[in-house]
Amino acid sequence: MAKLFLSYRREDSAGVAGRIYDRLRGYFGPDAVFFNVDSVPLGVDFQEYIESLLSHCGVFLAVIGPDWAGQINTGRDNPEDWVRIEIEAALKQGLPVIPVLIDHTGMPSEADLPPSLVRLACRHAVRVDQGRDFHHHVGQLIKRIEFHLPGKERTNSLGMTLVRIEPGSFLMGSTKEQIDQLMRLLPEWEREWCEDERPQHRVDITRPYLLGIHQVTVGQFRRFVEESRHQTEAEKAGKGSFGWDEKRRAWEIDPAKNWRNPGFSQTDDHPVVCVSHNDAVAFCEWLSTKEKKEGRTYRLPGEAEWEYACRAGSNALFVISNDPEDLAKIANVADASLKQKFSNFDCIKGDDGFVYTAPVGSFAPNPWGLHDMIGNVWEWCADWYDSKYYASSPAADPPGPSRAWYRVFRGGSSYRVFRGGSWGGDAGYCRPADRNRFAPGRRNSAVGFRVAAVQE
Ligand SMILES: [Ca+2]
Repeated sequence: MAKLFLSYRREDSAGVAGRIYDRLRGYFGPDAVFFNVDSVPLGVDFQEYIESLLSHCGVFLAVIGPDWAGQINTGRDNPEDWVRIEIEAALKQGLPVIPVLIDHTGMPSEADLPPSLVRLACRHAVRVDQGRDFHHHVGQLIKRIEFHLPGKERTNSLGMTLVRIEPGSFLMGSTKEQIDQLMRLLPEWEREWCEDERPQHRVDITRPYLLGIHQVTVGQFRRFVEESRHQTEAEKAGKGSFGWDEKRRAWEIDPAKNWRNPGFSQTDDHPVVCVSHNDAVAFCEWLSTKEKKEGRTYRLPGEAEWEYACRAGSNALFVISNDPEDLAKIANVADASLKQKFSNFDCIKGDDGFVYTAPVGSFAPNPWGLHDMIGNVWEWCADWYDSKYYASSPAADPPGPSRAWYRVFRGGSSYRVFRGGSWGGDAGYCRPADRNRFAPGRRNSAVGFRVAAVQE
């Protein structure tokens, strides 16, 4: 069954459309692209046939050559104009539509289009030159198409691997029964710490998004700092970062600590830490600018997006099961290795082998291909923190509170959410439902982030 629909106007771009078709077939497979209207069976209603075909397609490509807009206007009143019918059907079905502009053809303006096709003018186009850049341009088109197709992993300009998270529904937060169970399992935990996880409620994620399969690494963050000359808050303020003080055996602010020196040894493959929410947002903005041409926008995941991806279909307390001891199989958490060195941490009995951070991807991925969603380092989310947000949040794509509800001091700073537990986090933190918060400028040697992205 075709995954891609290649629409073109015979009078305008048949030759180059054929070349694009050959490349796409070669890449996506011989049956993956619907191309030739000559293959419409005789005697069927064209419109119905196109609609049924599009319902199986993941992406619609509209090849636009120099005469395309003129032709479509000639055909404006022509109910038999196949190109118009195809694009109308694709827009109506909400399919991703990518305009493919040939050579120097400009994007038709809204005024150039019949009303039923006006929305085409807002789509992010890809240019394909017929000359020596042809293969390079089609390569970029393939990247754009791949975003919209399920399954396959993508690699970005920093070498990060991203996976597409499909729309779906899940139960966000915890039930009273789950919190009762947690209290029995973890005597050191307080019930009130979990009140912000209630009520458990259904959330519908209606749009796909990309999520980094790993936490952002020291090496990737270094590229950002070198290219953008960004100074992290820990360095700028000269106040350093919170971190674990081995001598005092306590979490202390230390002027010497920052992402380059968090107080323990890190290679370029370890997750970056001691970065504030503001630093993480600056990283995403820099990467968005870097990949602007590809129409990809990076940001931190929203709380709902994060929890949906962390659960990957699970409703268990610790994702893998309801037994905290199972955490050592899937994550770097506060474990026997940490306990042996610092006896004052609350730790599980199991041993994951790491005292501090582990190189990203040291543990198996979850069913959706994501590593370290639990443990290693806490991950900043985009949302402001509101302990009562779940009581009134919308079911579809909850955007997070519009303003921070929780204030530390009167008129003082508000909090941003971070999630997932860490190398220093006891089992209670290492749950998909657990919610934590810091002021956006705060940094800590157990907190990092991963990126989410959307594609135009
Ligand atoms: Ca550990």
